[in-house]
Amino acid sequence: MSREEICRILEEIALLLELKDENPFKIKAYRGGAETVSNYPDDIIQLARDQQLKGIKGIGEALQEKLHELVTTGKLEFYEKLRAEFPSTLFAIFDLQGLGPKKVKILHRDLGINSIEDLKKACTEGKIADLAGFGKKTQENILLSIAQREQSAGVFRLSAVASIVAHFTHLLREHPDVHQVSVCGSYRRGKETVGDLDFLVATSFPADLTKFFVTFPGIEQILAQGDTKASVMLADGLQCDMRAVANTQFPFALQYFTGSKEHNVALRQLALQKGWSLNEYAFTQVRDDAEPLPIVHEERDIYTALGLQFVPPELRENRGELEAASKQELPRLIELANLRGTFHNHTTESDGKNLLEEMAAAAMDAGLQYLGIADHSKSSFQANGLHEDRLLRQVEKIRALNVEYTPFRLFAGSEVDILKDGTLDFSDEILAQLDYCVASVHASFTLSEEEMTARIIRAMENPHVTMIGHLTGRLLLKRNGYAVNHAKIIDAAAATRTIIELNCNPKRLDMDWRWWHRARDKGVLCSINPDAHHADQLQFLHYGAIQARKGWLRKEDVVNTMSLDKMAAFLATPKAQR
Ligand code: DGT
Ligand code: CA
Ligand code: CA
Ligand code: ZN
Repeated sequence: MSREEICRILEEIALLLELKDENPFKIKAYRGGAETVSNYPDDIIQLARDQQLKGIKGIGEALQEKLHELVTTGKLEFYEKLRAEFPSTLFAIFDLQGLGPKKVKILHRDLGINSIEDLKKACTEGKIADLAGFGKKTQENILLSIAQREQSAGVFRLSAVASIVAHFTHLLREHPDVHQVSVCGSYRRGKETVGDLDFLVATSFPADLTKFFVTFPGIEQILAQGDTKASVMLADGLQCDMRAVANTQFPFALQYFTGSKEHNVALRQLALQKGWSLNEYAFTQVRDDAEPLPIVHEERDIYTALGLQFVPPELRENRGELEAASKQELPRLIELANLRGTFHNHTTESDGKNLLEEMAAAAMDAGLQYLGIADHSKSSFQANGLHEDRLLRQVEKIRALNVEYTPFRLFAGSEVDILKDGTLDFSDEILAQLDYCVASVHASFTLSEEEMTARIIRAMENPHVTMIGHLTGRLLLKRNGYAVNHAKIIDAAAATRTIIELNCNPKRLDMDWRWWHRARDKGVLCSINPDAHHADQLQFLHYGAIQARKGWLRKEDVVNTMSLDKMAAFLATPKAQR
C-alpha cells in the first residue's frame, strides 16, 4: 500500500465522519493524519509496519493502530464498516468542483441524494436552488460540473496514469520471453490527457504474453484476449491494450501505435511516393518501379528511409513536423536536464505545505541553481495571500538566507493577483522591491473574452510583471479555462517582453502546448513553472518539459534554462530591454 492510498483512505474517513456529524476533533485527527503521512520525511510505511509510530506529531494512538492494520493487512475494518453505511455511488459526488463535505452532507441528509444521477435530477427539478446555503448559481455550477464530468468520462490526465504505465511496463519487461517493451499511443506522445494505454512487446511467444497480461493487478474486466492482442479494463475505468509482435515487426508497430493517426496517414503517403506501403508490420513494395526496401532495425530507420529526420513522439501530431523533418529543420527540443531553476512556487506563508527553507532544500536537492518564491497576494485571501508587510518581511528573509545558500539562490517574487480591471494587487512601489513577479487571474473568471484579454494585456503592460501565470486557469477534465484570445495575448507578450508561464502542475498544463509554437515564433519566452505547493511538486517540471517539447520549444525559448548568473542579469535588466 502506497502513501497516496493511505492518505486517500484517511481523507475519506474524515469525509465520512463529517457526513455522520461526528466530533470535529476526531475528523481533524484523520485529516491531520493524512497530511502527516503524506509529508513525513522518513519511511512512514515501514515505521507503521514495525509499530514505531509513537511520538510522531499528528498521529495519535488510535491512528497508530489503524495505520499498522492498513500496511500489514492492506485493509482497515473501521474504514470498511464506515463505508458500508453509505451507498458507494455517493463518493463520486465529492469529485465535483465546489462540493465539499458540508454541502454533500446537506444534499444527502435533506434530499436523500446518493449519487450523481440523483443530484442531476434534483438540479434539473430546481430543488437545489432552494436549499439553505446553495442558491441558483450553485445549482447551475453543479450542473456544469456534472456535464464536464460526463464529457471527460474515460479520459485521464497524463500524470494520473504514469504509475500504471511504469508498473505494467516493468512487469512486461521482467517476463523472460520479452525482448522489447514500450508504451505507445497518446501517452508516448505526451498528450495532456489520454483515452487508453497502448502497450507493445516484442516476443517469440505472443500468445503467452497476452495470457500473462490479463493477470496483471488491478484488472477488473478482460475485454478481449487473442493470440497477439489483449484489452483489459482497470477498476478506475482505464482501458489498457497490449499487442505482442515479433522482433522484426517491433519498430513498425512502435511507430504505428504511437500515432497520431493523422501523423501516420501523412507518413504513409510519403512511403507510397517511394512505391512502398507502410503498416504496423513492415514496408512492402507496391509498385514495380519501387525503390529497394530499406533495412529497419529500429523506429528511427523508418523515418530515415523516408528521407526524414527522426520525429520525436511529442511532435507526431501532423502539425508541420513531417515537412520540417524533410527539410532537416526540426527543432532541437528542450530536455528536463536543461532546466536550472523555476519561478512559481508557494510556501507555508500562503497556501503551500512546506517552509521557505524546505522548498529551498528541495530545489538544491533537485540540482537547481535557483528557485523563485511567489506566494499569493492579499486579494487571494482564501489562499492566505500576503499583505505588503508580510511580503516585505519575506523578501528580507530571502535576502538573508541567500547569504547562507550561495551559490544557490532564492529569488524573491510574488504571484500577484490581476484584479478585475487589469490593475495589480500590489503597487508598483512594492513590486519594484521584488526580483520578479508572476501575475495571475484568480477571481472574476466569467468576464467576456474581450474583457478578460484586455485585463491580462493591461497587466502585461506593467513593467514589473515578469510573467503571466496559468494563462487560462483551466483544470484539466474539471474546469474549462476562462475565455482569452490567445493570439492577442501572444502578440502583447511579444510587444511588452512579458514571459508566458507554462504551468506544469499536471492538473493545469497551461498555456496549452498547441499555442507554444506560435508564441515561440513571435519571440515570446516561456518559463516552465510547477506552481509547487509542496516540496515534492518540483518534480512536476518533468511534465513541463514534455509539454514544452510538444510545443516545439527549444532550450533557448525557455528562460529557466539560463544559468544563475545569466538569470540574475536578465532580471536586473529593465523589462523593455530584455
Ligand atoms: P487516445 O487513446 O484516445 O488518447 O489516443 P491514441 O492516439 O493513443 O489512440 P488509440 O489508442 O486509439 O490508438 C493508438 C494509435 O494507434 C494511434 O495513435 C494511431 C494508431 N491507430 C489507431 N487506429 C488507427 C487507424 O485507423 N489508422 C491509423 N493510421 N492509425 C491508427
Ligand atoms: Ca491510446
Ligand atoms: Ca488503444
Ligand atoms: Zn495561481
